[in-house]
Amino acid sequence: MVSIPAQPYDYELPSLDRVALVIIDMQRDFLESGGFGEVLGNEIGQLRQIVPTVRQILDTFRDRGLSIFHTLEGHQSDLSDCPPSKLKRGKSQLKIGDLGKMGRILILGEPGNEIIPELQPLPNEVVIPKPGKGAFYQTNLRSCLQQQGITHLIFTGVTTEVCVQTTMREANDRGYECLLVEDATASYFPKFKQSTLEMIRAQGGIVGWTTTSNQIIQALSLDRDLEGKITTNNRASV
Ligand code: C5J
Repeated sequence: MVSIPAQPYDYELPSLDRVALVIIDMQRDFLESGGFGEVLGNEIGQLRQIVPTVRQILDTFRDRGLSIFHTLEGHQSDLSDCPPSKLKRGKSQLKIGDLGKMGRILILGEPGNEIIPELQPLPNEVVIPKPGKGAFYQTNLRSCLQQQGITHLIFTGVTTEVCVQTTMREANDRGYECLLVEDATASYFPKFKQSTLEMIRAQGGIVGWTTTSNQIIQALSLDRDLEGKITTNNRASV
């Protein structure tokens, strides 16, 4: 059992093989100039600030050999999975599927739809392309989690109040124990991020828990020390 100090109370991990890190939509479309986020009129600087922290958590999970999932918001090139309401929404000059600075906007396989270089997935990590804001909608995320016996999800990524929150709510309704890393998630609107953190952990953790990257990294390292001692003791007694 690993206990992570969190709000509204400690988050308990029964076993490390039940937990996965979920990195939501850290793709060029949202974090680089000329992508969907900027086209919608947003300032991308807010989002870029979390990249080193997400990387630290990713490295901790990689180091421990734990499960890692990346998601990507994007559509088929014929837009058959993009509802007309999503396509029409907004008054920007460029829309989903139009040619932007990084290829066609929010289309799977285009350069802008790649995960940013700092967080490129390794071959053993699962990448879930998704047409919606939530990562459970029209994807195989749930079956992948079930196959691996995952019950606990630790969330990072962007944007806090859109794809991160939508996915956490979907996961919560499906019975997953969800923890959001406060300094590893970002919004183009800082006050929306703050409100989302408060909403998630209100009412005794109605959607889940929130904590900081330091608490997670420390908790996973403490567990490693513990395992190290157990191994040493076992060896000593053989
Ligand atoms: C948005 C996302 N904001 N990943 N997508 O359209 O949050």
